[in-house]
Amino acid sequence: MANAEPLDAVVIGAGFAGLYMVYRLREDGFSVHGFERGDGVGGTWYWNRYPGARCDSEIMYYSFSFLSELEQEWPLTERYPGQPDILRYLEEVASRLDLRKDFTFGAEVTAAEYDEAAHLWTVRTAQGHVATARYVVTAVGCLSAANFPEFPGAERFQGLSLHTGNWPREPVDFTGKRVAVIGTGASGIQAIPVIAEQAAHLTVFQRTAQFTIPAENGPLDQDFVALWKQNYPEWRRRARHSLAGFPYTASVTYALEVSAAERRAAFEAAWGAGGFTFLSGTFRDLVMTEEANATAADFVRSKIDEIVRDPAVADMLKPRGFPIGTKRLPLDTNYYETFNRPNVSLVDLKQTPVTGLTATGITTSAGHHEVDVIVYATGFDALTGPLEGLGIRGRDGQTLKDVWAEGPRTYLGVAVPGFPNLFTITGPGSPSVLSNMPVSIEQHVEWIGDCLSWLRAEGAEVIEATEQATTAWTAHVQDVASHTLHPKAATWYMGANIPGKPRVFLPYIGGVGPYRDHCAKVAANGYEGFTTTGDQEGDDGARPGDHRAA
Ligand code: N01
Repeated sequence: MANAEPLDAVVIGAGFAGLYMVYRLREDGFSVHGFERGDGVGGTWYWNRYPGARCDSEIMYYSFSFLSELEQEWPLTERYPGQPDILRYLEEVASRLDLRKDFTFGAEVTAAEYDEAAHLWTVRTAQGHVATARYVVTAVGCLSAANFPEFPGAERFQGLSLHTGNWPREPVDFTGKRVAVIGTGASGIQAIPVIAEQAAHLTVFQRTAQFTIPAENGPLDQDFVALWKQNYPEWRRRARHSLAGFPYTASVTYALEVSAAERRAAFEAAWGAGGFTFLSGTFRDLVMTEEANATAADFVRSKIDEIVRDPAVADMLKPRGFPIGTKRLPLDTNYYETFNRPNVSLVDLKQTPVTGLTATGITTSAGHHEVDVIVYATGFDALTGPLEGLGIRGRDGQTLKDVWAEGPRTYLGVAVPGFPNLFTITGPGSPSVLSNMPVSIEQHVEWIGDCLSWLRAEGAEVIEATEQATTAWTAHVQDVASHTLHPKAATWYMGANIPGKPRVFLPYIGGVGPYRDHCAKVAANGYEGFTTTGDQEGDDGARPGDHRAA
């Protein structure tokens, strides 16, 4: 497409965020168009089709809250929705809201340039589409730029190479194959048990052993579902005002306040129940103090000893050297149990690093592993990667990469000074990846939608975060993180998984509820921390009475 008249907005991405943003702006009377690099809707759930891919948020609250009919009709069968179920859900949303007509699919945005004189963005795709728009809203997800480590000789490998975050649309059959999985984060931990059931042999290449908690997935009791559906508005309300977008109450007990036996009983109960409540529902300080954290970490290590039969393998699987919960806690189905299978072996890359790839497999310092397929479960250039990859140029042609050389600077995770009229849904500096994503996405979409309606009502056409408000917010994001154990670990939350990436804490850990309240206050105070300019010709400076940083 190439639009004759500038649009009000271009939205980039057609996952949860892009679908809702386009719908919301369309409903509010804005002209809006979406570009999506995939051939269909789904975002994360379009790309992450690897075996075992499943959401770690329970199905009851991993959905939109504004579709009350669909909410009642959509079947809630399993505790955690699998990737095909979530993709079907988003396809249903797109159909019901007739959203596909407002998107161009197979259109990868590679440039978005701001024209300061015209106050317009020009967005271009690799496929040749061009659109001009007043506003650009990125809805590209936090974990959508795949990280492919550069192993020497990688191009020589003659077998099949796959990345969990960029999986083919057709299912991959591992039957009879010798498979390598590199990486043991949440994706690898979901994929490994499923691939092990199919493959002739699976070799897991582990650089850092991970703590993981049983998901305890299974069919949902339909009486429970009926009760949940009756109370949906209340569950949604609780999720919005919680710490992480989950409708459950966090523990108020400190780990060291209780006896060792009581602690063990609490951990056992949470382990048996499965899910994230292992951290948040047991004790309040597990990710706050090293002493409390060690009690949970020791418990998980003791479980590994119970489950894994070969003591040497159990020892390799035990995470050490970082606090539990500082790497995103995966939920698993039979992860540790998988290492009892005769067709699974584990390679510890800390002891024997990869030295290179050959035509037929992977070489470590200890020898060569012949494989037919290499699955890279090596994660993502999180939060900043997807945004920097869009080729965004703001005032004076500066790029996000230029202005984020020392780490991302954002106001509320949703705006960047020097990039007027650009909004970043679940951007760095917002709760995003530390939360149940649909809750944070809805909050951002609604806040951005309200902001654009307010600008229209005010007769303003440019909005931009101030340097002062951005500096204060960016410092606040780091300050809150510094009261947790997170800065002590080399994780993707800290940008540590990408060579050369600045080490700062990327999301906002102040909590979904408090963050929401803060954003609402910013809006209620006339978008404090932003400047706006009017739509008179030649007017490109802020006017007296504009909405400046407090
Ligand atoms: O990626 P990761 P992921 N050589 O970065 C290893 C979300 N998610 O895709 O720890 C060898 O966590 C790396 O090792 P190390 C969730 O937020 C959600 O698994 O850096 N190994 C690590 O083991 C999650 O946190 C769900 O030493 C290398 C692994 O690869 C996020 O996505 C499901 C390496 C990468 O782990 C990312 O998870 C799945 C190298 N050069 C994921 N480079 C749901 O809820 C990296 N590794 C559905």
